[in-house]
Amino acid sequence: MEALHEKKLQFLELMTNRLRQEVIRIVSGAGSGHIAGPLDTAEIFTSMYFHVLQHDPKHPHWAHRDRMVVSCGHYCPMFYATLAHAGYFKVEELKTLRRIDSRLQGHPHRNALPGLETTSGPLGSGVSQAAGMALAARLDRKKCRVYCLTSDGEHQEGNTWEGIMFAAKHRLSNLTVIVDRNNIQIDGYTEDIMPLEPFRAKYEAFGWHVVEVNGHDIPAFIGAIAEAQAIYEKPTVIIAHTVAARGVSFMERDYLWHSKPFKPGEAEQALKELKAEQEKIAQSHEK
Ligand SMILES: Cc1ncc(C[n+]2csc(CCOP(=O)(O)OP(=O)(O)O)c2C)c(N)n1
Ligand SMILES: [Mg+2]
Repeated sequence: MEALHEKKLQFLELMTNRLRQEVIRIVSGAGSGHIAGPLDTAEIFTSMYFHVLQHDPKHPHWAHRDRMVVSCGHYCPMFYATLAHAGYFKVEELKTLRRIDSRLQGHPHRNALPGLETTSGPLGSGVSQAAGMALAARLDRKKCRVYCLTSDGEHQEGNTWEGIMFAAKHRLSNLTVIVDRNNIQIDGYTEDIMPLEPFRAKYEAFGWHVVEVNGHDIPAFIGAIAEAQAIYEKPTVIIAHTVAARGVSFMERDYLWHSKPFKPGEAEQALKELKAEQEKIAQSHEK
């Protein structure tokens, strides 16, 4: 992985802001869709697609590409926005989100769109799918790495822990799981619905290397990925602590923004805040 220079960091920070604005525009345009998780993973998606992954948007089936499995399919407004800006398809197409006959459905369909490794929406399958891909890559002697983005809510499902056990048994050091630890799920806070803590200790007990990081700190997140790449005897999980719906003050930390339609004026207000942040990012790198 190349070093993270100042200019590149500014590019990445501006990209997170652009993608957040895109999410607000396309979800409000569609009239429904998921908001909080997509907004709070802007730094994760940007770091992965614009710095970490070995991939080629013009050749999405390149055999030696790194695999990025997005297990939490409802995060697709951010996923689609990232893929479009990375060059997998035209940015124009984002406007079709959730329209009948669109390739951009409310949950991703692998055969419909380039850049998708799996079909997702039913939660809790991605870690197992990624573990299978990591084992297959090793058997095929491919140098590629497998990454899986999964939500905290998905850790309330048994299949996730089966994948975690399987990866530890096979010492899949080519697998990195990234957890969006935003503390919310569809109808409440994770610790009220079905507590996950002590979350780190659970992964450690299952034989994984664990890194905890502020999921909005791009250099720290990329540093965590570098650490995962250096661990050779076990799989790594990066627990990325995020603020649900990060970037829009009246949405942050409120589980109701998991998914709810915008009231008149709310999308405009959100975009106003994000544009102000865009200015700040641009200025902060001028000093
Ligand atoms: C197997 C399965 N069960 C239930 C759902 C319904 N569902 C959609 S999103 C969601 C919340 C899951 O929590 P998390 O992924 O942490 O969501 P966040 O609010 O952080 O976006 C649920 C239960 C689903 N998509 N799949
Ligand atoms: Mg969550």
